[in-house]
Amino acid sequence: MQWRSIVVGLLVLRLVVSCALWLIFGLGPSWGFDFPIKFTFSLHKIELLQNADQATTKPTAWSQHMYEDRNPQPKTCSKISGDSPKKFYLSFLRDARDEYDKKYSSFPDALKVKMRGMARDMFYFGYDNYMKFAFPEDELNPIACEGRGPDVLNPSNININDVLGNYSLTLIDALDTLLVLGNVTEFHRAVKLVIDTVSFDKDSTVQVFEANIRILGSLISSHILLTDPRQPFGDIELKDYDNELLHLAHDLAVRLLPAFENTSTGIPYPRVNLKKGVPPDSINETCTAGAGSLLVEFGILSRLVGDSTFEWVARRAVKALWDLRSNETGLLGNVVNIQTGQWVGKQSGLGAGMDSFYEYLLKSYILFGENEDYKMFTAAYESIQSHLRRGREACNEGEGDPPLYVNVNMFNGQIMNTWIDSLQAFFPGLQVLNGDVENAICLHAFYYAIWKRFGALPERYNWQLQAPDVLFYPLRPELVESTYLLYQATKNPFYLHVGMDILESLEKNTKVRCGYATLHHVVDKSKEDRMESFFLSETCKYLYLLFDEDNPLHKSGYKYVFTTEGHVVPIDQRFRQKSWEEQVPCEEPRNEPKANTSNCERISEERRFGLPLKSMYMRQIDHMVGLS
Ligand code: DMJ
Repeated sequence: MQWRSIVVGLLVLRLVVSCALWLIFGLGPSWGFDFPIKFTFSLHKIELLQNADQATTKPTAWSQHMYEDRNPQPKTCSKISGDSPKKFYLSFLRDARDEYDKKYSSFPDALKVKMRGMARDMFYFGYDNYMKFAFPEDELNPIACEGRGPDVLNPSNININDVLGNYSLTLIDALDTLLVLGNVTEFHRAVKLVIDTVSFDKDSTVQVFEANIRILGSLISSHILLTDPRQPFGDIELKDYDNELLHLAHDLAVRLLPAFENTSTGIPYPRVNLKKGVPPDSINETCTAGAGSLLVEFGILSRLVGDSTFEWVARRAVKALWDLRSNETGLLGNVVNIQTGQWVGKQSGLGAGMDSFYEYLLKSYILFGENEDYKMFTAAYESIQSHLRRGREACNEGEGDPPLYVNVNMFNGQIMNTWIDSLQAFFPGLQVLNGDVENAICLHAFYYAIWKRFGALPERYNWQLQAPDVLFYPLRPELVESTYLLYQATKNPFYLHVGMDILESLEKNTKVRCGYATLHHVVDKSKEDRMESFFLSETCKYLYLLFDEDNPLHKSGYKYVFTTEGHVVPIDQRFRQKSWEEQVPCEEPRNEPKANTSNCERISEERRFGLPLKSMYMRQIDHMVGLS
């Protein structure tokens, strides 16, 4: 008799454990993921695209149905009664499902306040320690409690030198997060510090893209918020502020301009030396995101200073890349030669090397209202849906695997490898902006399932092996960003739970003596002594905003766009006007192959500037546009 009870007991235990694993992790057999819950959707198109000035987001009706079980339990499912293991198992399932419903269908206000406080503390632990141990250097080494600047001993260490320019990177990148956290006093102090101490006259060779999104983007964002006549963050006017942040942004942008010189396609060089221009040994190859994600910052700067140069070079780069897309698939590759226009990297995907190219087509349209940008975005989105998206047609119904976006050859759409990267986790956020909430929910759920397994996102995840391919996690924001945007679009408490989970795992797995450290290995949780600046500018900002319903960004009635580095920019009529003349349209010469820089462009360039491009951005430009 006794042995029978032991066998039954073991059987029950086994069922309970496997059932719990299925319910909690929902990991299925194919992509390494299957939805533990069933989504039903009532799609809505966010009005942002129809009329950016009156954009609104509404909660959707699917929220009530979101947690339906994918295999609804039979109605006969009953409570534990007596000694039947089967009954016990079924009732466990039902109770667990009830638990699941209970857990995800609400999020108490008090918990929201607690999580908001935790996100705030997380930011200040990183920021205060940076100020204490690292400023004026670029980054904080959070384990050694010391600062980090460019790797001068090893100039080819681009992992460091692309980003660190010896210009107090972390302080600049964190500026507008201080404002989002409502700390006007520290924001003012930080702005003054930047004005008094930062100079770009440095012998630093940095990546144009990184300097643009982290430094230029932050400077113009803070300048705009400081001088916004509507003052949505309360009275944040800074006494005696004389547009210094804009001057700094302009100075930096002028130093980046040599990247656009001597390139036969118009696609910029990837790196410049801030003092000397493009290094003589510069490579002629750049990634698509690096060259094609400058338009938001350069466009705003142009419109602020009334000088079309910046927007013009950024647009020319986007157009040149766009013209090189495949005729067959409409896709672009990830690495291009800026002189020949040949694709060196033929991989087309949504992650590293390509991500923000797509993002900026849509965000440029939202900000500037240029139809051309939206046309490019929608065409790109269609190609992505046709060639990159694999799996079943609907997120949650039908045969086959849940949808996934893979890396393919740009010319024939064939799969090139079996990994996806963590940068791609930004894409659901972009899908939300595009009104494709159903696909956003699916892709986000896929990434969240990976996060749940490791308490972080491995840099690359192999969907075939269901295992990480590249194991580090440098505190990236992409999953939090999409979680925040999905919460804004749906108001479904599920996303608050996701945010809480992310916050808690960051706290548990990455917190060290003086800040938060890069995970070297998402499985054994070993660490590297680095805290990238985007942790403060994006990861903490989105986490805080997720739990701060009353933030002026949500309650002021004005609309904002986040740059790819998470910097806040209001959607403003000012950015929809140009103070310069429109480019004169002219015809392409007939029967001649279309050159990358056409006669048409060259003529109009000279017409508009009266100067060849080369001499147009001498330092005196400051004088020309009235900044000095
Ligand atoms: C950030 O610098 C930006 O979000 C960029 O677009 C991609 N990489 C990092 C964060 O992962």
